[in-house]
This record gives sequence, structure tokens and C-alpha cells, in this order.
Amino acid sequence: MRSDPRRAYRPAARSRPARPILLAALTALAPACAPPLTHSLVPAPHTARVEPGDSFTVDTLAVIAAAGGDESRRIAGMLAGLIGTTAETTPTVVPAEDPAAGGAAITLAVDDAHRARLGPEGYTLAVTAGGIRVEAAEPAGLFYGMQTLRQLMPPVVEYDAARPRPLRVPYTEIEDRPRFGWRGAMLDVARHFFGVDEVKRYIDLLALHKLNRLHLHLADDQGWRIEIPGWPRLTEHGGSTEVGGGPGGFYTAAEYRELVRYAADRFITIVPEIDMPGHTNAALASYPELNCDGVAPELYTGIRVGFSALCVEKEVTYEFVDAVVGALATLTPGPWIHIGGDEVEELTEEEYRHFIERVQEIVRGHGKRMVGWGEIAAAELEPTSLIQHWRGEGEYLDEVRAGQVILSPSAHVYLDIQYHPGTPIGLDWPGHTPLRDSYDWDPAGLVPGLPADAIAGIEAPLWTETVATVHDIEFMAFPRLAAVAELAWSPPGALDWDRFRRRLARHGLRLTALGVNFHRTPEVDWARW
Ligand code: TNX
Repeated sequence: MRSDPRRAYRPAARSRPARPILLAALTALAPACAPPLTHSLVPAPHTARVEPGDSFTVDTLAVIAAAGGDESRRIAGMLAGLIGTTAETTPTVVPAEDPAAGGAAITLAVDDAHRARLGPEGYTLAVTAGGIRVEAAEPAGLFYGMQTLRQLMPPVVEYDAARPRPLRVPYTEIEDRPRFGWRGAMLDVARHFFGVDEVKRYIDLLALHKLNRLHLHLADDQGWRIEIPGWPRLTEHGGSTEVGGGPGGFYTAAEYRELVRYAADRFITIVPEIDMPGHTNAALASYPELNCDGVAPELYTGIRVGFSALCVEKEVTYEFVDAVVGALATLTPGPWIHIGGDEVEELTEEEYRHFIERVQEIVRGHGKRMVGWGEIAAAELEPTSLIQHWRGEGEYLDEVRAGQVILSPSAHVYLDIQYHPGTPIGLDWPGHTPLRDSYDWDPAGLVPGLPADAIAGIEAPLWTETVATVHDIEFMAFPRLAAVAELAWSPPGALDWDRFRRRLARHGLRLTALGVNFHRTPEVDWARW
């Protein structure tokens, strides 16, 4: 068997040498002497003043006033649902013009006048004796303000049934906006398939952490997960299994649209990926004509990579790509289509470049922007195409333009990598990734020479060769995804490992209330905050 090509990308040395025992002991004691936390917001806001001593009480007859249109009302409805479960405890939502709005406990307002100060995703949040007020230039900002307000409420609001009364929110003054526009997570639904409800649960957790992209890895060697008109065997045959030989599955067009809608309601854009020209065994097994020798291989349920490739010299391959990209473009309102492009061992460099350039044209022809894994940088890229950097080195990124690079360094943000050698699931090809390694790195300094304005943002992939259930997803993703969310949202000056892990200890109560199976890493003192 071929050796794992990804081993070549292993960073030469771990990012930080092991700390001497004395230093580690001092670090463990530090929280006792450090200034107390005033809040446990994750990600940390841009600027925040929270006074834990004084609080505003949301009583049982609370009214939420929504100003600035239907979206404000919809977001207010979500907040009302979070606060109450019964007619007696759920606040009434009224438009700001309604006479009842005068006595509102909570006001949510979208107003374009805030655009210059807050941008499209920023917000202000004030909690005073007079009530709670969230303002933003756009609904997305209002939604993030609502998530912050949610995190200021006691974690028990997250339980389905019990809602505490009285509900107190500390006096607060926050002004907040994100550092990066691309704050993503990727879920590989190809190696193991996850159904609509399972993906929705992940979307909910992304929204809690102010992430705004969900990249779905919809096809790989082990499975094809989305219906494509005119190519029924992709799902019938190609979707019929997964790693380990389980039954697999796929999304109908209606189910995929449902995911798009659910995500959009939470200001998350779905970025669909069909990996090509490699990682295509499921397609090759479904249609013999996509193979150079015209012979369909067997379905594959192992975890090797790099062995499959579409026949790039056949025209039918481009008809196939056009049908796939066209179908995804029709189903996906977001501007991006991810075409994979990683780990191709079966083609020459020239064949590979030529293929990527042709696919880029097809994506543009369907009115979308192409995204691909780092390898695509070898091709002639349009300025609107995005490169998802995932390997250790980055010299190949020397000609990038503003906003073209998504940072997904495998040594830091690959959520499928074991936390430590004893982690029961996960791979270890880039080493191990304890929580601190996901948090303690500098996006601006990751690739020497990469201009700051080239960075679109950060995305954390969760590959699922060893991840088979929602339990597994949550164990590998959390708390590392919370660390990634903070790096993607919070200003560099607010990043502090020690304060982060103390906030996280408290945030863990909320994750617990939500039933999230997060990894209780010993790097966080979950019992003290
Ligand atoms: C590399 S990262 C891959 C995936 C694997 C992953 C496992 C990338 C673009 N390709 O095919 O699932 O490693 O960690």
C-alpha cells in the first residue's frame, strides 16, 4: 500500500516546545490571582463593559419591540422563543410603531445609519435599568447581538423545558464587529453521512459562536450525497455506502434547500463542495464513462486518499462537471461553489492545471465564484476565486489578491485530528491538536509574506473518516471550534489564552445545557470559573 501522502505535509516541528513542569504548574495556578472575569462571552466582543453586580430583570410580561422590518421581527421571535416556552413566559413581539412598544423590556433595531461604525455584521448592545437595546446596520448584526444577549443570560435558558424566573441580565455596554468576513466550519458528509436534522444541530452551534459559513463536503471516494438531475446513479449507487460499509445516504434537492434555508435564517451561507478531479471514486463507480478505461471501479469504504481521478481528457467529464456545478448553482443562493482539487496523484501537473482552469470557467458560467483547496493555486486563477490553505507551508501563495485565502491550517484547525494520543477517535497525520493549538496561533503571521488583506478568514474542517455520529462530531468540534470562532471574530487585542479558557469553563455550562458532547479537555478547569 502507498504511504499516506499527507505525511509529507507534517510540520517539521511542533509549534511550541513542551513547557517545563514548573511553568505548567504556575500557569495552572494563574487563574486564582488573575482579575475576575466579568463575562463568559465566546467569541470575546470587540469592546465590552459588563457589570456583574447590577442587572436588568426580564419579567414574565416582557415585550420585545422590533424596528427596521420583517427580519428584525423574525429575530425578535427567535429571542422570544429562547426566553420563554409557554404563553405566560414567552415575550410578545411587537413592531416599534405599536403603542405597546413604549414599555418594551427589549428593543431590537436595524438602522442603516450604523453602517459606517458597525459594518454589515456589527452591533451594539446596551443593558441598563431602562431595558435592553440591540442595534445594528443589518439583520446579520442584530442576530449576532441577539447571540451575545443569549450568552449573557443564565445557561439554563438553553434547556428545552425549564426557564428560570426571574431572568436577570447584567448591565452591559458592548460594541462589536467581526475581524474576518469568512468564519467557517466544514462538515464532511461524504465519509460518513449525516442527515438533515443532524446538520441543523451543527448549524445551531455555529450560530451560537457567530460563524457564518458552512462548507458541506458533499462527495468523496466513499459517497455522493446530493441529487443531480440527469445523473441518478450518483446517489442511487454512489450514495449507497460510507466508510466502514454503512448505508450512507444523500440529500434530495428539497432536503438540501431546507438546509440552505435553515442556515440562511441563522445568517450562515452554505458552501457546497464536490471534490474533483480526485476523491471521485463514488462518481467513477456510478458511471463507467467517467473512467479513462470505461470500467467502473467498485464502491470504496476505506480511508485511503489520492487514488481516484476523473478522466480529464474525455469531453463527457466536462458535461458531467457542468451538470453538477449547474445543479449546485441552482440550489445554492450563496456565491461560492467549492470544487475540491486536493490530493490528486493520478494526473500530471499540466493535466491538473488545465482541468482546474476549465472547471473555473464552468463555475463562472453558472454565475458563481470558485473555491478550492490550496493545490488549485497552481492554476491560473481569477481574482474572485478563493484558495483554502490547509497544509503546513505556504510559499505557493505568493501571488494572491485581496480576500483570496481562507486559512484552514491542518495543525491548528482540523477538527478531525486527535486532541492527544489517547483520543478515542480521530486521525493524527499532522500530529495532535490540543485546544491550545487551535487557539494560540496568529492568522496574520501563519504564512510568512502573506499580505493581511489577502486573508478572507478562517475555516475549521471536520473530516469524518473516524467520526460516525453526532456525539463524535461534537466531541471533536467542541471546544476547538469555539477557539476558532474567537480567532475569526475577536480583535487581536482581545485574544488571551488564559482568559479564553476561563471564559470557556463557564461557556461549558451553556454547552452542557444544550446537551453538547464536548471534550472536557484538562486544559480547562471546568469546575472553576
Ligand atoms: C486531508 S485536507 C484531506 C481529506 C482527509 C483529511 C483527513 C484535504 C484537502 N484533504 O481528504 O479527509 O486530510 O484529515
